[in-house]
Amino acid sequence: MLVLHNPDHARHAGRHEMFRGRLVPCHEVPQRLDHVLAELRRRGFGHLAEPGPGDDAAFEALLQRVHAPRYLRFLAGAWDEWVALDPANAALDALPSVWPVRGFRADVEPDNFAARMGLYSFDAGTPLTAGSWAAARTGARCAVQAAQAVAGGARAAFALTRPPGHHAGADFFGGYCFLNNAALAAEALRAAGHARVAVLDVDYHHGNGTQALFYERADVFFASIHGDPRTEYPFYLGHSDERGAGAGAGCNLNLPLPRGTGFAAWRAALATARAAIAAHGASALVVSLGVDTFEGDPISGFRLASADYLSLGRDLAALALPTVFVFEGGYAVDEVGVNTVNVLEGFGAP
Ligand code: SP5
Ligand code: ZN
Repeated sequence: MLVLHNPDHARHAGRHEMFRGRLVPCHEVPQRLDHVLAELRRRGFGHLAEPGPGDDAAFEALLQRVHAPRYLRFLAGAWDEWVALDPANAALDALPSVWPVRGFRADVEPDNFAARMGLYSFDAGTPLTAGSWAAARTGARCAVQAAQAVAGGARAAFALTRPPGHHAGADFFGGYCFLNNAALAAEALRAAGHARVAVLDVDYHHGNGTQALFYERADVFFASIHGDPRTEYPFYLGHSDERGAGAGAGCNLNLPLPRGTGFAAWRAALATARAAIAAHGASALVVSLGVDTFEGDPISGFRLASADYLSLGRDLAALALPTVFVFEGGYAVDEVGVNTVNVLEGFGAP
C-alpha cells in the first residue's frame, strides 16, 4: 500500500489547548505521526513516500472546491498577522476567544484579527502556530495524491498526515483540524471519474466538517460511527436523525454510540455502515481513520483493544472498494502506531 506521509507535519506543533479554564498541553502532537511511521518501518509495511509536486492548478482547484476562498486566504496569512500584532506573539500559539453565535453576522469579515480567528473557528482547542498552514497544505497534498493513486488503479493508499481534517468545514477550523483531508480525497476521486464515493468516518468524534460539506449532495455518501454528541465532542452535530437534505437526502448516516462502547457493539454499527455504503453504490471509499476509539485513549470513551483494529481492517476490506485511508485522531501516543498499522494490515494490501 502506498503511504504518503507529510514531511511538513511537525511544523504544526501547538503548545496548549483550552480545557476547564486552563491552557493544557496539546493532545494532537507531532509524535503521533512519527510513531505510526516508525511502526510501518518496523513491520516493513507499505511503500513509504512523500507527496510529489503534483499538478498545482488541479490541487488549488480542489482546495477551492472544498474550502471558501476567504477562509483559505485567512489561513495563509494568519500567522504573519498574529506576529504583526506584537513581535512577542512569535513565541505564543494563536487561539480564538470570541465567536459569532446565532444572530451575529458572518457575511462581514472583520478587520480585527481576533474577530477573524473566531469567525473561522468553533473551539479554543485548536492552536494556530507558525507552521500550521504549511503543514495543513502539504497534508492536503498527501490526501489528494493518495486519492489519485487509488483512482489510478491502486487497491488502497494511506494519507499519513497531521493536523487531522474531519472537523474542518468549508470555512472553519476546530477539533485540531484546518483543511478537510478526507473531503479533499473524496473530491479528488470524484474529479478522477468516480461518480459515487463514500466516506466512512471511524474516528471517535463525529466528522462534523465532512458531514456538512456533503450534506446536500447525493454523489458523496457520508457515514460516521462516533461518541454520542449529547455527551461527546463536537456536541452540536452527529445525531442519528441527520440523514442528509435536498439532493443529499438519505446520503448521510450517523451511528452515535454511548461512552464505554466495546468492540462487539462498535462492530455491529460498522456492519450497518457497510451495508448502507454498499446500497449507495459508491465505486470508491475514503476512510477517516481515527484510532481514538482505543480503550487507552486519554480524551475518548470507547473500549477498542489493539487486536480489534485488525478486525476493523478486515471488515473494511470486505467492502471490496478501492480505498483511501486518511489519518485523523488517536491520542494514546505510545499505541497509535500499532493500532493504526493493525487496521492497514487487517485490510491486507501490503
Ligand atoms: C481529530 C480529532 O480527534 N479531534 C478531537 C478534538 C477534541 N477536542 C476536545 C477535546 C477535549 C478533551 N480535553 C481533555 C483534556 C484533559 N487532559
Ligand atoms: Zn477524534
